[in-house]
Amino acid sequence: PAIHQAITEAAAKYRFPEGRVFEYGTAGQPRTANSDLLNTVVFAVGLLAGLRSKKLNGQWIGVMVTASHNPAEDNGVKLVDPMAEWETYATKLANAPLDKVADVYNELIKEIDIKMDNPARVVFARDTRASGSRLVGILNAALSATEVEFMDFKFMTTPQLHYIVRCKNTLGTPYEYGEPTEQGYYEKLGEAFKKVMRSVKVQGHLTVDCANGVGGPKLHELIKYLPSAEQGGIDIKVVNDNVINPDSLNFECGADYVKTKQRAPPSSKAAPLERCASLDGDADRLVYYYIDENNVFRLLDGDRIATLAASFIGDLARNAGIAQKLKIGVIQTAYANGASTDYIEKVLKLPAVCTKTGVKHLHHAAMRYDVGVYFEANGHGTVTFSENALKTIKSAEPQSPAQQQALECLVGLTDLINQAVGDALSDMLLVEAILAHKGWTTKEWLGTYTDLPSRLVRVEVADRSIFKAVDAERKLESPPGLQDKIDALQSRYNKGRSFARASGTEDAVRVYAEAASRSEADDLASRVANAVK
Ligand code: NG1
Ligand code: ZN
Repeated sequence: PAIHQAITEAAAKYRFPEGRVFEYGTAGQPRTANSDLLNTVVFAVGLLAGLRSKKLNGQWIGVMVTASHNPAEDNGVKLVDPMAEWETYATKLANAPLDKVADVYNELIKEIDIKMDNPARVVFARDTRASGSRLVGILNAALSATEVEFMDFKFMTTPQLHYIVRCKNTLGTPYEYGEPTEQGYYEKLGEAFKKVMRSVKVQGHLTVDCANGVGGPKLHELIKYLPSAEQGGIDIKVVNDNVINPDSLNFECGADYVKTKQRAPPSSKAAPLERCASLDGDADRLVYYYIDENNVFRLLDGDRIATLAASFIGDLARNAGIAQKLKIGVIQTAYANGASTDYIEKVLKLPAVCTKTGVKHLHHAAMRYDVGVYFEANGHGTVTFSENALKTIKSAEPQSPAQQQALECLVGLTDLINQAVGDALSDMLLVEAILAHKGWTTKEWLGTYTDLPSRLVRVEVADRSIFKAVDAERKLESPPGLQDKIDALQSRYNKGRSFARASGTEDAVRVYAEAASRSEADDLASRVANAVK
C-alpha cells in the first residue's frame, strides 16, 4: 500500500501521452527525447527493473539511458538483461494511464508471481545526451517509490554498464567477471591486451572517431591503461570526441554514418591507407575503414570483424592443439554480405548461422557454440565462450612452446573480449591485436574476400505491420504473393539476393539487395522496393 501510494504520487508529475501507444521494437527505444511518451516509458522501465530484480532474487539489473546512433535530440532506455516476455510487461506498464500505473504494477506482481520480500537492486547509467539527466531523474523517482536499492553510474558506454552488471552478479561465484567499477573495466581490458600482445607489435597508428559521444572520454581513459606505442601498444588518435556541444553527437560522424553513407566522416583528415575506426553514440558498434591508393573509401564492417575474429580464434585453437574440443560458430543476420557467409563456410570451414535482426537473437544463437562469434553488419557484436571452452582453454597442457603461446593468447582473448555484449572499445582492441598477430594492414584484411555490391533502402509504407517475416527474416509470408515476386526478381540477377522486412526501430520497411555488380544490386533493390510499396 505504501508503494502503491508512492508510485501514484511520483507518476502524477508526468503527463500521459495522448493518443500514442508504446510498442517494444528491435531495441525497445521510443525515440524523441522530449516527448511525454519517453517520460512515462522511463518511469515504467524503472518500475519494471525493480520487479525483475526481485524475481531474480535480488540480482542486479541494469538500465541504460541512450539512443545509441540516433540524433542528439532522441533518447531511449533499455534493460540490460532483456527477456521477450518482459517486453510485454513493459508495454503494459508504459501504456497505463498515470493514475493507474500503481494498479498495473500490482497486477504484474501477481501475474509474474513476485515475492515482494525479495531485495531489488538496479544500476543505471546514461550516454551524453542533454535529456539524459532528466530521464535519469525519472528512473530515480520510480526506483525510490518502489524502495529499490540502486547505484547511479553517471556517464558510461552501454557495454561498460553491461560489464558492471555481469561483475556484480558473478561476485563471489566461480565465474567472477571482474571488479564492478569503471576502473576495473579498464584494468581488465588493459591487462588482457598486454597478455594477447606479448610477442607482437601494432603497426602504424589508428584514428578513432568517437561520434562525439560517451565513447570519447571513455577511450581517453582506456588509453591510460594500454601499453604505449613504444611498448608495442597502439598509437591512437582520438577524433570527434566533443561531448560539450550536445548537437554534435552522431552528426556526420560515427559508425552508423560511416556504414550507411559508405564514406568517412567529412571532418576526417586521415591520409590514404591510414587505419580508421568509428564508434557509435553509446560505443557498442564499431566499424573500420580506410581510403585506398585511388582515393576510394573501403569499409571493414561487422562482417569483416566477425570473419577476422573467427579465423584468428580458429588458428589459435589449432595451434594450441585443442581445435577438436572447441566448436566454433559464426552467427550473422540476413544483412551480412553473402561473400562473408561464403568465406566463413568455404574458406574458414566454419558453420555460419543466420538469425533474426537484433543482438539478443544473435547472442542467444552464439551461446550454442563453445566459441560463438556474432556480429551484425553494422558493427555490433562480440564473441562468447562457453563454460566448456573456458575450462578447455584454461586446463589444456601445452606440448610445445608454440602450443603454450597459443593457449596464453586464447586466455588473454577470453578476458579482452566483453562477453556480456558487443563492445566497440573491446572489439577495437581485439581487431588491433589480431592485425598485429597476422602482420596485416587493413588492405590485407580487406583482401580476404570481395564483398558483393549491396544496397539497403528504406521504404515508407502505410502499415508496416502487414509485413510478416519468417526464416530468420529472409522471407515474407505476408502480404500474400509478395515473396513470390521477390523470388522472381532476384533470380534474374547474377548472385542476386534480396529480402524485405519491417524495421523494428523505425516506421518503415527495409529492403536489402546484393548482386554480382553494383548496377545489378541497385536495380534489384529498387525493383523490390517498388514491389513493396
Ligand atoms: P531495424 O530497424 O529493426 O532494422 C536496426 C538495425 C539492427 C539493430 C537495431 C537496433 C539494420 C539493418 N538494422 O534494426 O541491426 O542494430 O537497429 O539498433 O542495421
Ligand atoms: Zn549503440
